[in-house]
Amino acid sequence: MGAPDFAKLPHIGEALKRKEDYRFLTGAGQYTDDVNLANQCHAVFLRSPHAHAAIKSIDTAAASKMPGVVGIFSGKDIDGKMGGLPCGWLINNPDGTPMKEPPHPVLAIGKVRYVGDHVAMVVADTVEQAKNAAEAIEVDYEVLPALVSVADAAKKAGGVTLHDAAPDNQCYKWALGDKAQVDAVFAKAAHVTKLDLVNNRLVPNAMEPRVAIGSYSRANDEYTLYVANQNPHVERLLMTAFVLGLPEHKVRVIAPDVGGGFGSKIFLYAEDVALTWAAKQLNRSIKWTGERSEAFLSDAHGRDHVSHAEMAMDKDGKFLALRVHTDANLGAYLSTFSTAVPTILYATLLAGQYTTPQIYVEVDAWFTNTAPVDAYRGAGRPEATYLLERLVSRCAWEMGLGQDEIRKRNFITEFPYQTPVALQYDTGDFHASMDKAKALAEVAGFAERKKASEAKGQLRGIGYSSYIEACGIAPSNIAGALGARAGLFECGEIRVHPTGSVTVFTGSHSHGQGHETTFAQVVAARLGIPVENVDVVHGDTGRVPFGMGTYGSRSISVGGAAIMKALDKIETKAKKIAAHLMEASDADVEFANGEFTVKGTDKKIPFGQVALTAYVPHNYPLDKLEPGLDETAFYDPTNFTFPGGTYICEVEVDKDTGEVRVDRFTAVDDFGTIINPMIVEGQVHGGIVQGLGQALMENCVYDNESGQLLTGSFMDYAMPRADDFPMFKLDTTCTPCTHNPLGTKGCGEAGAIGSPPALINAVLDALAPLGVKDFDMPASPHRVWEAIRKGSVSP
Ligand code: MCN
Repeated sequence: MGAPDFAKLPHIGEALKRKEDYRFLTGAGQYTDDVNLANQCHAVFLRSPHAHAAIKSIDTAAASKMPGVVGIFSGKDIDGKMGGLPCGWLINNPDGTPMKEPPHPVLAIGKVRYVGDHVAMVVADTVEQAKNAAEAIEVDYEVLPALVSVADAAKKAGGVTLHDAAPDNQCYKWALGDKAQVDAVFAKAAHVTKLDLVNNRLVPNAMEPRVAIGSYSRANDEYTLYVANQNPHVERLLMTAFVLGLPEHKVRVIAPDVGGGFGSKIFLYAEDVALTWAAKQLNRSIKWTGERSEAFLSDAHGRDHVSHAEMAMDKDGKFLALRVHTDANLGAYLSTFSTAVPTILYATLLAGQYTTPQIYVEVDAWFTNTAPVDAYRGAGRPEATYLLERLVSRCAWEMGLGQDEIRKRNFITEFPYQTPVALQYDTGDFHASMDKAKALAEVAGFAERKKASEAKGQLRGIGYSSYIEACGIAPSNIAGALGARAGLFECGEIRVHPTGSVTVFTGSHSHGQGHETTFAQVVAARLGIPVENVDVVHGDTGRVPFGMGTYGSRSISVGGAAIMKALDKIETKAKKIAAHLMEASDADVEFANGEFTVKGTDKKIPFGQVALTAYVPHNYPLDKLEPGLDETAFYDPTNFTFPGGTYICEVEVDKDTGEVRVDRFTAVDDFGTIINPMIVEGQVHGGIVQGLGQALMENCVYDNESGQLLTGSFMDYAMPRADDFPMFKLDTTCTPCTHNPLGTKGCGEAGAIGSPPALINAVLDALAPLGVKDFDMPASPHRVWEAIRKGSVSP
């Protein structure tokens, strides 16, 4: 079934309330911390108080004798017994040599490299006993100078070396595009606009901190790991193949209800491995519930780029070439997908919505004494969009054009469109989303509103951002050629029960995205059965055949497509059974709205009758058809999906206090076919708030000398709340994705990608009369006030 037919089915585009919400709203959700196993004890991790130090000795003698202590493990206990945590994406330097991949031990061996690094795991009967024992461990550290900022790393300041394998702390140098060609265009350009910017570091703060329970069964030599995770099969694969050297079938990973992840729960973390391994050593189930302060210290952080960008234009503001240099902070160790974020997921998005014919980008990636940095909602794409959309608005101001006008002059209008940075966009209508956004945002009334603000002594500004993003990284063979060490397909299994109800087993993982509803809508629409008759199972390697999990807004477009493929197989087989029952040829049987009919006759039978016959097959030729109606399919997409849109933000700035108030925010997105508009709106709302959070207040700060995390709690790290924002005005345009059977494009990250530059452009527009030209996120009152006083500010 193709996308246009699919979009017309019942339930598609219906704002059904979420099936899973009954469980969540009545406190019946089953999160990892709700799981308690027989013979369970508790783990606490002793973490490094230093950013960089040699471990001279660890004395656990007194701690081991403390009440309730079951076991204490440090680096020496695991050294040689397991591999290090792997990195899933290989990046090569321009000369073809591979990136530096220093060891990433599960528990520190010889050295600690960031505040929060794992020094020892203490296991005791209760959490309190484990905490007391952890305090009694004596660690003799020789404190070393710390390297913290990416700017210092790039300057090779301080003579600090984190890893012997990377003496100058550089993980890789990477480039995309033809530098000589781009330089030649710049040499002849009528105008060049330049911009230095910082994409501030963020701490992902899912509502549920990380939790895991390792357990082991001596009876059959099997391990089970319960873990708050977004991709349990990948976690199992990495843990067994790279770290523990166990046969995969001996480990079951269960990720039950998960309270948000935003990317931070797709990685293989040290705690998960240590708990699984130690469960066998101690023959106990071991639970670890991360605390919020640990999440700040040791969950992989996001962003942290320092960039210089230049756009070459002709005299009319047509983009001729883009040149970018980015220094990316990878933190102390390579986290699972970290190396792909500032390269493949970033540079390939730098064409944006524009016809810029030449693009050259180079990226230097650095190790520093900070927590590992990896994918966080958007992963590389918010960084690309922030850079490009800030630069485009600055181009507009320098060329004396409107922010809308310069975008419209440069929009891509013909599809498919091959960008100079590897991607091929299949569809889009960028003028349509710009025009719709302008109308919805009532841009025509902006001048009046500005006057009204000025009359109150306030400044008012408007900011645009026309983003595009790439979701559902694909196809596997191309991603593999670009360094991916895992496939990027998805798997779906559908079990049709004899009574015609259905259970779907998907490799996607829902941790807030509502898959139990939208995936059920897809299946109910195709089979013509009630949505209530479809249950969706995910997050368990023991029940779901395989899966790559949820990230990169891939689930409906890749996981949903796998389900569609399995449904195709079911329909083909069911038609054969129906043909037999109706004494017709297979070719004459049609299936629609839950009924099989024979072309040109009034013969019909419902789906339920065919399902029953598949399991009570007295009445069909068993030599030609097996009993049962279950099917499994793997779907490997042929391209990314490319959601895009235009966001317009209007702010009021208080000149005296620097406070920025978001007065209006308008978002028009193109997600292709929409399965459930209410869920999509929720995703966009959440994404915008996360993006505006980065732009307005969130900022992860380390002390540049000591490497201590200064923003280690909600006292110092501000999070956005509902009352910080007006109601957003949302709408959509629709150019269905051309290469997946649903026509869908991902929606889960769009808001976080498109919104930060819209806000900062609005702030700059407001501050322009005061001569402020440079400003970087976050637009907190103090920083805006400083900018007003000094004329510019950067972190
Ligand atoms: N959908 C739809 N029609 C479309 C596109 C999507 O109805 N055209 C629906 C989907 O069926 C799904 C939801 O919208 O129910 C999101 O779908 P999709 O865009 O495929 O994204 P994923 O399900 O793959 O979710 C991942 C994405 C990412 S990458 C991050 S980060 C993120 C996000 O989703 N993390 C989240 N949204 C989150 N929402 C919550 N509550 N918690 C998180 O951790």
